Amino acid sequence: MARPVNVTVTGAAGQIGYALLFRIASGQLLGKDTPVRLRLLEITPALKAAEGTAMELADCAFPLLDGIDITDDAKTAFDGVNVALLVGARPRTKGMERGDLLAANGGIFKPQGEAINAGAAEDVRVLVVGNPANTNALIAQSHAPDVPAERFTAMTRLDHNRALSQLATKLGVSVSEITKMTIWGNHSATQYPDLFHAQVGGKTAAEAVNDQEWLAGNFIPTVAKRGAAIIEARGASSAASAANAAIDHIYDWVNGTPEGDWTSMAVPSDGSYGVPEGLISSFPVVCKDGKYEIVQGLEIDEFSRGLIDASVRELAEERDAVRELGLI
Ligand code: NAX
Repeated sequence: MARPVNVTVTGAAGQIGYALLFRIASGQLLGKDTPVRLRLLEITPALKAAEGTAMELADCAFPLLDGIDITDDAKTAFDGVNVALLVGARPRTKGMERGDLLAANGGIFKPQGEAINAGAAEDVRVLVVGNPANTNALIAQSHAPDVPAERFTAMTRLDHNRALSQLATKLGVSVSEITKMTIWGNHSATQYPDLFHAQVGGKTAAEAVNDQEWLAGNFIPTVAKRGAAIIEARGASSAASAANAAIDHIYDWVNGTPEGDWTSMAVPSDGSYGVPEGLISSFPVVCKDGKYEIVQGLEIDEFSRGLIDASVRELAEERDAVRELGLI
């Protein structure tokens, strides 16, 4: 059997953590031949709850689960880490200004970036789920100068999957018939789910839908505001679907995207599509041989350009705000 892969999950006692850990331990993150060693990072008051989850993980007797460590120390949690899932973050509470939110998250993602820099394995891959995910990833990345910048990514796969599902329902097709969906920009309400490059039945999804009013007035806002709709319906934010998306993101990064298809990941921009270099923005990416590449050469029409630019502008504002706070 292969050597165990060290997978660190922060916010392990939270609701996404609970939905995520069992799937990782069962082999769904890295495949059925790869044993995993879990590291759970939590804040001190939540350690006991994390221990409870670890007891349940033990009770599943997963053949691929090589061990579980629980800690409130980032250095310990990221020592030797191969896959880091940064889920724990400070949520926005009532009356909190954006600056306060960014500062509170800086207090989490700066030390975690430093700990990754200090102890991570050569092949470390980082996925930030905790919001504001793109900018939290930027903060962590800027404190890990020895780790290749492209290893820091943020999650827009849930948005991608939501877009697939909405489109499949509209067209009365299976999600498996849709390829080349793209989320551009920030994981926020400004994100742009793009139907002009998605393919279904030999056409672009925009052609298949043939209803610009639905596309602009229904599809885009439904995907972008789906998180709020889930909170409204469930009384709690997306958890199982977020965990599922995190699994999809890492699985594809490690194992590759299917031939002829791509996925959406928020990755450091290399300047592609006019997105300023260094911003962690969502792009269409192809994964192969354990690496991802931004899909090149797509034509961007005026409608898409405006929406991509608006989301990227928001990312630049967030970057400027954390820079002003001295967090990057
Ligand atoms: P919960 O509040 O249930 O859990 C968060 C956990 O993080 C808590 O157990 C808390 O103790 C822990 N935590 C806080 N600070 C920590 C630190 N410094 N180190 C380690 N652990 C720490 O939130 P949950 O519903 O699990 O959501 C987690 C994050 O995911 C939130 O920021 C949420 O906004 C974000 N989401 C991101 C999504 C995405 O698509 N990128 C979608 C789902 C979700 O909204």
